[in-house]
Amino acid sequence: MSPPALPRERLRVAIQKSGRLGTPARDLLASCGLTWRESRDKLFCYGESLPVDLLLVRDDDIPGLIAEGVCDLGVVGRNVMVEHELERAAAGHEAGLREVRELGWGSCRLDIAIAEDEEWHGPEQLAGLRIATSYPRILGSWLAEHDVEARVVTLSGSVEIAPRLGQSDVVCDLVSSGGTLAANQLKPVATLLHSEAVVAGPAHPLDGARGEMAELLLRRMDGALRLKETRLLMLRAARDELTQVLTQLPDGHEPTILAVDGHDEVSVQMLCHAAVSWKRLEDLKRAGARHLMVLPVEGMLA
Ligand code: PRT
Ligand code: ZN
Repeated sequence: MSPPALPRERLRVAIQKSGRLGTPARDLLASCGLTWRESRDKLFCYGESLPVDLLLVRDDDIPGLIAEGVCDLGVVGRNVMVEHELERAAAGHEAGLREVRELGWGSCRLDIAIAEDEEWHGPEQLAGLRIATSYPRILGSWLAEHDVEARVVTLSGSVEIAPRLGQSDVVCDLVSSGGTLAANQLKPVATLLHSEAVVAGPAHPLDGARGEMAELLLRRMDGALRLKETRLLMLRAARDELTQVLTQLPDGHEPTILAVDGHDEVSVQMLCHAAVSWKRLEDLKRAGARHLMVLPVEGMLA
């Protein structure tokens, strides 16, 4: 008889090996201070700076790995996670996963798309049609919600060419720019799900050493995500124009105003959102601001 397996102490995070979410997921984890040593087959990365290892897999495998407890967290598209959860529910299992963070990138929609030259009157128009998709559960529950009976044709890829190949009448596929649909003479008419990359975790929160490590990692992730959205705005203004300049500052933290030695002017610094516009900078300049600078923030500890 083999001895019982020792409880796992190190945290294991699943990310996409390649594909759209792999590199940004790795960059995010690296910005949390993680460093790794890669295995020769490049499927496993041993965490050096923290006891956090990475498993590099296909995105479709990530929800199952977490639900089964093989991994503790994963970075995956909400679309993949929701499909997996609906699949579990249909098989009579309780929830396996929970969305722990939304990451603000990898955004797309799961849309119904019909032929460009057809008119759209609503979901009931789909009754009796064949709909090609890689997300049969999400589509199935949307159809049920709208009380529409249609035939779901499940394909693992190349969904958008299914109507041209005679495999389906319409499609239900992921859309970001819309270019792929347009190239296939299709147009989006209804959205079933708004998706983006998320951190998924087990339905029941982790405890013990792994729970603490997961909390630490998520806290660092929150900090890293906030930094990405933060800029330091710096400018100078003559004292008698300061009031006017202050009215033009973007929303953000309270500004710090410093005297400039030997000059009748002040230096103003403030943290603001990364989306500070050119128009805002031009308005500030018109109000009297000079030496305007918008800088990235590398680290922040309040
Ligand atoms: O190999 P592996 O199985 O791991 O990867 P994959 O090929 O299954 O997935 P991948 O890497 O293509 O996508 C991973 C995740 O990225 C998806 O699950 C979504 O959450 C997210 N994402 C964001 C997208 C898109 N945008 C996207 N545009 N996933 C796919 N697409 C495809 C879509 O299916 C269609 O073919 O891109 C085409 C449409 O793009 P537009 O810009 O022309 O509209
Ligand atoms: Zn996949």
